[in-house]
Amino acid sequence: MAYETITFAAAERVATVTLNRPDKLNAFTATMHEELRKALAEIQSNAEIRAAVITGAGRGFCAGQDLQEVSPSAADASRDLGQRLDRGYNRLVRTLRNLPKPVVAAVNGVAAGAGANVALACDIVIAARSASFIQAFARIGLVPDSGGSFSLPRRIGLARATALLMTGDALPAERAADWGLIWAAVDDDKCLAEAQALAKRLADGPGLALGLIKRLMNASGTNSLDQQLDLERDFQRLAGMSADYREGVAAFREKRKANFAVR
Ligand code: T3D
Repeated sequence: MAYETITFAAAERVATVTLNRPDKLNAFTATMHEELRKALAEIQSNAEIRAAVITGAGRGFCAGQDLQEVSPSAADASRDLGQRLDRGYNRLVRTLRNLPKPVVAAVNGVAAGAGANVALACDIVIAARSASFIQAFARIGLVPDSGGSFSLPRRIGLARATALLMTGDALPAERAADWGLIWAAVDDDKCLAEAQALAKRLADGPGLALGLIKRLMNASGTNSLDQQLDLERDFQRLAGMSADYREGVAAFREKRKANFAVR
């Protein structure tokens, strides 16, 4: 499929989606939302694809909403940002969180506003050492969206989350890793390769179990311990009946590497 604002490539069961408006630091437009929806639908439905990487072209990951595409107005229902969120970012974040396949963000450069929070909606975030995360919303008189007010306090605590959200200060990648906001900060020239290698490992892993782990992580944000224990029991029941579990135990007993991907 030909895209205008993203590129899509698949190799070795890993899809790589690249936000591709480098002159504008890959800021989101309506077309980019539409194209991402198509790309994620392809990742969801194509059984040959078992994991995905999202990255950005050029020196940035994504600068959030394209501010040339918006037209702030005092009172105009047609410019209702809530409606825009429902149609765009909320849909995108829900799709990423509900995709039953692992998604790795390769944050190659600055990630600002919705760009930062879409990265954080991926399952694992690897960032280039020179990258930074900017909750830019308050800088332009907005509140956080795309799940930032959900994910930040849970990952780094209220004190740090509130300060980042209120000041809009840039959080460098290494500090983001130290604080537990992301998985790792790596050398700039290794960011995409490391993300793809990790995605390949996941693509070769036990797909059912990885999809269920993702659902456990989603639920752990709001579940009580009792609810989470019940969910773990239900999912373990499913995983325990899988061919992957049989293969995993057989491989352990035979002292070899499990071969999940052959099925
Ligand atoms: O409307 C809705 O749907 C509501 C939802 C909102 C969600 C949001 O994401 S709100 C937050 C929007 N994003 C921002 O406020 C960030 C704006 N960008 C910046 O603050 C800076 O660009 C950065 C801190 C990210 C990077 O700074 P720097 O100095 O490295 O780069 P730059 O020179 O500012 O940007 C390079 C080019 O990208 C430049 O274009 P030009 O002048 O060379 O033609 C700049 O205008 C463009 N650019 C950067 N961010 C955006 C953008 N163009 C459009 N929209 C952007 N968000």
